[in-house]
Amino acid sequence: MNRIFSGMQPTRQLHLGNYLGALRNWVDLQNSYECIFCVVDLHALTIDQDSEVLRNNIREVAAAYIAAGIDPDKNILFNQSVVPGHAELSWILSCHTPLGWLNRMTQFKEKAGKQKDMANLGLYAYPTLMAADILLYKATHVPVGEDQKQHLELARDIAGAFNRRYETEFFPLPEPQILGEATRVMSLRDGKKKMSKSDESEYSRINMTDDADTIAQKIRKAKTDPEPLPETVTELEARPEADNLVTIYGALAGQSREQVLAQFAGAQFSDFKKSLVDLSVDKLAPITSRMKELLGDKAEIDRLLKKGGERAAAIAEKNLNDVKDIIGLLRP
Ligand code: AQP
Repeated sequence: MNRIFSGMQPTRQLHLGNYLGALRNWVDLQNSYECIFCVVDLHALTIDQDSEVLRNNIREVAAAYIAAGIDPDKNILFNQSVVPGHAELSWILSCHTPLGWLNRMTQFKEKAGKQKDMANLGLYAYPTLMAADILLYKATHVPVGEDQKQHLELARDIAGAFNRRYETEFFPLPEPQILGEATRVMSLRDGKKKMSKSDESEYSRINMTDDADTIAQKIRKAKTDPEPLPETVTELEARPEADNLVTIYGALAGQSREQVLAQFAGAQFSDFKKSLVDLSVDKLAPITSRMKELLGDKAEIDRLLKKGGERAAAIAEKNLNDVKDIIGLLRP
């Protein structure tokens, strides 16, 4: 059976990178797979959180999933912390993960920065918790943006190591699904940095809750170069900011970069940006207004998450018990 697991952290607001790199693909995949979509709130604790803000962000991410088109009845939608098996399996897997594997993780190096000794243990262990998220449900496929590829490879390595150690094929090796035109959406201020929730500049990203005026302002201010749009994709290689805007346009319009250039080659960026604003507002506005509607009834979001959590827990408990039996933990 093919089963999908994927999640997003409720750390600040979701942005266009989260939407184009992951969420939008989930909406298509829900018709071909059994899907489990999680708000990974335990992962969010790797950065300092205000409790009230975190609670709201968890609901907001759940609302974004539903507003983007995820059906909470058809799929399992829940927040990670309601299923204790995530933390439990994470511990078990940690005991099967050599430190050397974690030391290779580039995201830890980037996020910990120069003061590595001050980074928290959770940030370091993040990839084993992510492996536990996926393996707890024996998921076979994991749709993510390109930035998560290394963590996914680690999850496969951990699953493989566990299977070899206990001479079993218990865990499937999860396949990354890096889909669509915009697998790595870049910052609007720097075409070499990925668009990220934690970037200090609000102008670096378009949030899924931005209104039309804010989107227009951010796109107008997006960094570009003085040249008009080129004729070929090869000419975009040395122009990361231009490449990023063309990629975003293509992803929103459902076109390849070649098709976008066929339409806009020779245009000035000021004109292209106007079309990009119209397209972005056109695609995002219905999602934003649906999100607002959903967030007007917090009790209903909580009800949906609770129901999803119960469905997730049933699968998790069975798999975790099997893991305990395999490794020899007594369940009297
Ligand atoms: N810029 C991006 N382009 C394409 N995909 C992206 N994703 C994130 N940024 C981009 C994908 O979105 C999913 C959820 O990401 P996450 O919430 O788990 O956190 P992240 O990957 O760490 O994203 P951020 O926005 O950069 O958060 P911060 O700044 O908090 O670290 C994943 O599938 C991810 O690949």
